[in-house]
Amino acid sequence: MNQDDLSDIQSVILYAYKNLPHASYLILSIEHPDLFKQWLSEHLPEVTPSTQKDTSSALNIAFTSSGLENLGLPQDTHEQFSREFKEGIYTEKRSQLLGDIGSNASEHWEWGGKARPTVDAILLCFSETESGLSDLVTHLTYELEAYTSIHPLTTEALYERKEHFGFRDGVSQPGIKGIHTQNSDQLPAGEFLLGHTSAYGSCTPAPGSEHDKSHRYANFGYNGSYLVFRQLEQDVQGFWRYLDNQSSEENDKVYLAAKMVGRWPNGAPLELFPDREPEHFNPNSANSFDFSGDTMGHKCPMASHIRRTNPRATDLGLDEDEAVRSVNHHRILRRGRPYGKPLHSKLLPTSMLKAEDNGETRGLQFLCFNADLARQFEFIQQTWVNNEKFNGLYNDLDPILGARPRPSGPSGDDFSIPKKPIRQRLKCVPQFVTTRGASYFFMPSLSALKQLAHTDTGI
Ligand code: N7H
Repeated sequence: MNQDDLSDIQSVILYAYKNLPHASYLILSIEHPDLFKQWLSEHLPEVTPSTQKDTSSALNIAFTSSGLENLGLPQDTHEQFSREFKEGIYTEKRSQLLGDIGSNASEHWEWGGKARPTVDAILLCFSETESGLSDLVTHLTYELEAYTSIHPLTTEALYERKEHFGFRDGVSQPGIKGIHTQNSDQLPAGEFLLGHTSAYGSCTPAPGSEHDKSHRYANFGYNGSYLVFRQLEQDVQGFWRYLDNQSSEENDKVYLAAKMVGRWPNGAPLELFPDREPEHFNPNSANSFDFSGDTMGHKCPMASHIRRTNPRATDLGLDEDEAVRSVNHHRILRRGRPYGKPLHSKLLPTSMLKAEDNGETRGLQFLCFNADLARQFEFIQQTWVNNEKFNGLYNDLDPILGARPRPSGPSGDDFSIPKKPIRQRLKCVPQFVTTRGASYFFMPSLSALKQLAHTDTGI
């Protein structure tokens, strides 16, 4: 990865913009593609590259498969995108495997899905201040509304970078070799960027890489990444009410919730602090564990959210090194942010339980980047999150994310906490998270944006 690549890659792929706590996402349906291309060509310098670090605001842009077609990407380039991307997130088969069924089904979504205006693109807007974000969004909306229909999505920065259930988020994140050099958990760039070498040692397919250099869309996919966007509503009171009902003197609600997540509310891992939440812990040790000393899940249950979404060195009975290698083929770069007002400003469980629910909704705008939708995001969601038989379990889905009730087979509504002499089993776990909108996008490099913005009138 050289400097030219860094100035070509859109910044949000590589950096989470922790210094820009305010964000909004504009979902676009493009009604006049030529006018949109003209807008894009004029605003290319405002799209934030990875070399631009100390900015007070940032703008990134990505497109759906239909958006790329709508903007005139020719068939010979478009067909080289992956099947999952071209089909989109809500085909019948994909909805089944992702758990977008029942109350999660696309016909109930607020955006995306068949019955809505087609989603073509997304603008990701970030700012240091609330007023800066409002200026950016107002300006973009004013410019674009004449030729696109816009569905704005908000975010809400919560206390101590937590999410709505009250747990610290963004603690574990893989780094990219040669870029995130401080991160001890680094993967090859091709796991997240098209056209680079992946963990298999081969080049991740990039549309346009086989075109002749003179082709207008030569190397179109290089330095781009697939973006998964899911608006996930959280039933915060439902979560804490259920745990409150299940709690006892020995196992209070926070202990049970931590067992479900795999970390304590402050982000401390159960693997290192199995009995209680430490008041202080060294954030550098937040990922110094691999579950290898806890094969039975006595510290961190197999069924917990973090153990399912990254089983580290304990995957399916493989030896440790092989397990890590195998698990590392299914990693994602998460860029999610909460939305909606919190039930309590400091997200304290007892206060959230007592808070008056005024009907406002809240949740997570889940975003992640990966180079292979099937092998990374979809694998995690299908084979780990929504699998009752994950790693020797029988009837446990991911306690946080699982889609219940199941249409067939086991109901998946148990949560098993391994213990000596016998395990504790929580029954009838309700669904706490519901999909409210979703789409697959492709975030092109800056050079590909230029190719896309080019119009026949020479702009
Ligand atoms: Fe998850 N939560 O609050 O319980 N997640 N997540 N997630 N998640 C993580 O390590 C949460 C969702 C992953 O490497 C933490 O940042 C909620 C989806 C992965 O150790 C917490 C929602 C997918 C990891 C949460 C949600 C994932 C992870 C611990 C939805 C992918 C890292 C803090 C509303 C399909 C695992 C941290 C590792 C961690 C929560 C969604 C995946 C607290 C509430 C859809 C890979």
